[in-house]
This record gives sequence, C-alpha cells and structure tokens, in this order.
Amino acid sequence: MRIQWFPGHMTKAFRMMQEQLAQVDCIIYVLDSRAVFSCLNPKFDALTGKKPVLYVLNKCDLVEREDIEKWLAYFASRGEKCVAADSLNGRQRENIVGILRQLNAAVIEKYRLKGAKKSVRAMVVGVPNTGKSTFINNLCGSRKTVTGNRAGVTRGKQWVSLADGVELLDTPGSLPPAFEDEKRALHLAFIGSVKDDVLDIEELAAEMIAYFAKNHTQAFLDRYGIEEIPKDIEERFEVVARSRGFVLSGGRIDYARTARAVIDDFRRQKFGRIMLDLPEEI
Ligand SMILES: Nc1nc2c(ncn2[C@@H]2O[C@H](COP(=O)(O)OP(=O)(O)OP(=O)(O)O)[C@@H](O)[C@H]2O)c(=O)[nH]1
Ligand SMILES: [Mg+2]
Repeated sequence: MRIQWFPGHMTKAFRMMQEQLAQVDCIIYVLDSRAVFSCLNPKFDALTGKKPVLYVLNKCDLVEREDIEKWLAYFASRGEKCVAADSLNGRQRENIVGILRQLNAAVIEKYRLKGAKKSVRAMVVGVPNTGKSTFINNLCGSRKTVTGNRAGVTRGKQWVSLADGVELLDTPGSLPPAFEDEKRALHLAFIGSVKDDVLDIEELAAEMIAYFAKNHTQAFLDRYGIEEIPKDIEERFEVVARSRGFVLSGGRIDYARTARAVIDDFRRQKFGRIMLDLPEEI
C-alpha cells in the first residue's frame, strides 16, 4: 500500500524547527510507544545531531510494561536518554524536569557561572499525533496547547514555560517526505499519525487484518467471535462484517463500515495492548 503525506505545512514546520534550533538547549523527541521505531523520522536527524536528546516513549499506557522495558533497554544500550510517559494520567513532571536538568547540566553550569538566570529550553518534536502537545500540557499542568486525536493538530510554534525554569517549544508533527520502508509507513497509519483522509481506509484495514493474521491472532478472533482468519481478503471482511452486523440489504457486505470498524477497534485498544514495533525486529 502506498502511503504518502507531506503537505506544505510540514516543509514550513521543518524550516521553523531549523531556525529555532539555535534558541534551544536540547530536543525532546516524542514517540508513540506502539510504534517506536516507525516514529523515528530521518528528517529529524538534522536536529538531533546537533543537540542533546531525550526520547519520550509516550502513550506507554497503551502497551505492556514488559515491552516498554525492552525499548528502554535498547535506548540505554545506545547511551541515549529515554523515558516512558503517560501524558494523559502520568505524574511525571518532577522526573522529567530532573532528567532535563541532567541532560543539560553543562549549559546550566555555564549559565550559572555567568550569573545569568536562564531557563533550559527544549524543542518538542515528533511525527503527528504522538502526543507532543498533550505531553507539554501534562508537564505544565494546564491546557496551554491544543490537542486532538488526529494527525496535524498543531500548526505553528508555541512556547510554554514550566514553573521550574524549563521552557518547551511545541512544534507541528512532521513526517518524512517519502517512506523508504512500507512497514513503518503502515504502522504510522495504523496509529493515526498519517491523516486518514489521504488513506484508502479499506486497503489500510486489509493490511491491518493481514497484521493480525500473523501477530496477536487470538485477540482478533476473540474481538469478533470467529474461529479463524480466512486467507481470502473478501472473506476476511465478510467474517468481520457478519460479526458486527455490517451487512446491507440483499446480503451485501458494507466494506467501508467494516474497514472503519477494524481501524477504530485497533485505535481504541479493542485488541488489547499491542506494540507494533519491537526492538528485536530492527
Ligand atoms: N492513551 C494516551 N493517549 C495520549 C497520550 N498522550 C496523548 N494522547 C492522545 O493522543 C492524541 C494526540 O495528542 P496531541 O497532543 O494532540 O498530539 P500531537 O503530537 O501534538 O499531534 P500533532 O500536533 O497533530 O502533531 C490525543 O487524543 C491525546 O489525548 C498518552 O500518553 N496516552
Ligand atoms: Mg500538537
């Protein structure tokens, strides 16, 4: 399935991020825990190569703790700072501010020696919908940034100050101009990081069912009360449609509705806590 979404606002966003780079001390790279590897955008290398980085495995509430541990170990083994976060319910401000202070110890010391009272400034980056704005709101304790469960909510830059001498720059979610790896593109589409309007939802659902035919098959069977996932694509839609009652007059299958239901079921965790990218697969 061909997936591409690189609208003009993303080109603009990259330009803005590069311009702002000189103003910040570090980068906070927000990844969706369900698709950590897929959320790494090569375009951001130009930013992360120049400043210290804190990787945030956000939405950790949507995956199993033991799976998150694997990613934490992966980043640690590469000498990278990484933390798991639940930005909807987590009480993580003190911990994260502490990590940011560690990460920026050298700059903080420089400011101190100069006698300057400067905040630590971090640019928050990531692909769309990973929860960058929600993460910022969680840390500042109020809804200073706009959030929403779809790709492309934040459009401009916005600085938010925390009480602890930390300032965060919210940025628009950005994808790579083209995907080299179809699997990564698919995973981003599954988690809602690619705008649904540019996707063929029936094709995406077919890919998702194919994923479940290979992984977490039992969760899929349980959700729809079926015995097995058929081999044939049309039959696959048919069993789901019958299970959910999406059959039109004359016994025809409502493919569009069935497709939507499968995607929504995944995004609403109806198949359980599923991590699409595992570090051992890299
Ligand atoms: N379960 C869960 N949902 C989260 C978490 N963080 C954010 N969300 C949800 O993810 C969706 C996207 O959040 P945003 O903060 O708007 O994401 P964003 O990265 O700023 O998105 P763009 O501005 O479009 O790039 C919203 O529905 C949030 O409620 C989290 O830690 N756990
Ligand atoms: Mg946002």
